[in-house]
Amino acid sequence: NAIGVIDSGVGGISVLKCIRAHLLHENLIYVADSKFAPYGEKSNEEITRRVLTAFEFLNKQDVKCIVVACNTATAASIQILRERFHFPIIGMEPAVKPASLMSKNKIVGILATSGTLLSAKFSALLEHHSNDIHFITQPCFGLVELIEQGDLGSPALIALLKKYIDPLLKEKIDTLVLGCTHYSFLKPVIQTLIPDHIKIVDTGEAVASYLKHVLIEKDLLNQNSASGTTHFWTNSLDQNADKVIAELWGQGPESFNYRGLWV
Ligand code: DGN
Repeated sequence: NAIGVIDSGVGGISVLKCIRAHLLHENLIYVADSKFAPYGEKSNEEITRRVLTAFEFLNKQDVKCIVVACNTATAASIQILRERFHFPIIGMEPAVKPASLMSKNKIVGILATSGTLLSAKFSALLEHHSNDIHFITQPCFGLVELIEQGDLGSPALIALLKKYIDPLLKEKIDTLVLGCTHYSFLKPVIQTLIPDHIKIVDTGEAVASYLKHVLIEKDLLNQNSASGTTHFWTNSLDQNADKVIAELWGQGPESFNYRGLWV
């Protein structure tokens, strides 16, 4: 049985890559809800309905656990999911705590979707750390849409990113949290827009190592020594969807299987 990984679209592939690096023998099934991306400005009810659809699809395929590789979906629906499904469910959360520990000047910038930034879950997280840290949050409208098309550095994307990052630089942040799994693919271009001393933090690595820990603890680790398989499902109507997935996955055609429309 496999590990399911879901996202509103292709962003969670950044997390999937970390999971594969930590868990070579696990079978991974990725489900992109690209037809309904972005989630950033949808209501909690709508997001929860979409995420439940993806969960039911995966549940029919004998998964042993699911990673919600989307900060927005986690904030909107993780509680309901945990009530309904009784396998381990691992969510995302902007890396506020690691960033707080890393920051020397105690000024931290956070890029995420408006859905994540406005959620009760995120407010509680920030509040917990705002005693000694000054946080500056920035919703990034339009970025997910570009990344969904495979754009990781066009002039239009760079202009948009600059618009979001420049105000954070003016505030003298020394740490930048990428609070949306899509944005991890922009690390190389973000690096060109910020001074070297600013550290970029995201959550994929931490989630992958936590997942491994959960599998070991619950005795769910695959004991088979063969390489794990990777399957991608999307509902994108874009003709280039398979190419975008292949490019973001970045590991050659023999390393995955593209399954096309799931719903
Ligand atoms: N990748 C998602 C996240 O981490 O928040 C959300 C993207 C979106 O659909 N807006």
